[in-house]
Amino acid sequence: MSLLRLAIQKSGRLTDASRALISECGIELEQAGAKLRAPAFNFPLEVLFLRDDDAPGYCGDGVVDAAIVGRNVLMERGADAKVIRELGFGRCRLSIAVPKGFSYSSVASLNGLNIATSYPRILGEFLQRVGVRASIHEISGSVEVAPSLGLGEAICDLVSSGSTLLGNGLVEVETVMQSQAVLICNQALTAEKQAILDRLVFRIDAVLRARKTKYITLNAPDEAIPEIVRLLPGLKSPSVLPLAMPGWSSLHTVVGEDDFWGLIERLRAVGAEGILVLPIEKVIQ
Ligand code: PRT
Ligand code: ZN
Repeated sequence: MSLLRLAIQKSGRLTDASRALISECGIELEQAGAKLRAPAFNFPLEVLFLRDDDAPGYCGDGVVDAAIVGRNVLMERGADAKVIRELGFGRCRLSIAVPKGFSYSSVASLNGLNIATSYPRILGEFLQRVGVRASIHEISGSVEVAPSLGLGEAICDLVSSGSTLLGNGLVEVETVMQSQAVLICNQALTAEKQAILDRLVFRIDAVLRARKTKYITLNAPDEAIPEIVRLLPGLKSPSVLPLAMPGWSSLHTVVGEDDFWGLIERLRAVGAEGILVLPIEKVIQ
């Protein structure tokens, strides 16, 4: 029987979240330890632990069938793999930053500079797109210290909170790309492997939807129910159950995380009481 080979990062920022996603899909891996690969007990999957830089190429070449990688790494490697889902973790942006005292007015201010980066390909494409002529100095790590070492007048690196830039006296001036972890696959999977991947993606979708939704229950006087129902889209329509106290009902539904607190405030304003908010484990559609 066929196995789907999925690469995840061996040890780094995406590792814990990738493992958590697999586990929330109900897939149990054999103890990985220091090994390169871990088969699953209860799903036709084998997980390979690789460096993030290697995963896109291996996936493109069919050494692995699928991988979880940062979109930034996929783009930089230029691998021939298909993005199937954005996974909502590992969010960051690739940005250009200059030393604090630099007088920056627009992207044209980058003309003639030497920009240090580990992302020469993405940066090169960006500079070409915006019509800037600058030189790219490729370095493999600690890009943020490059200007202080005289290795460039600007840098292009990943940013999430921004504290690394701040701590190195740098100011973010251009966003080159937004990134997050993505699930990618080889372009030429066998029908058998594709079927396993489809089952995996079905589970991932249920987990991702659940992460974006909450289950809420509330009590309200019967006359407030139509207005509350209007405020709550839910999956289909909320359940309304009579309470033991005459004239009151309990309402149950699922809500998204967007403007969650705004919604709670509007519900309270139209008479909702005793609002309970519960996490959802899976949303199957
Ligand atoms: O060993 P391996 O090669 O597998 O790992 P790695 O060291 O190359 O990668 P790793 O684990 O650092 O990052 C893996 C992926 O996480 C990246 O490719 C991104 O997709 C994603 N990611 C999300 C980040 C960040 N956020 C991030 N902040 N990767 C790196 N950073 C670094 C950034 O380079 C800078 O040094 O964190 C610093 C900035 O962080 P802030 O919070 O100070 O802005
Ligand atoms: Zn790496």
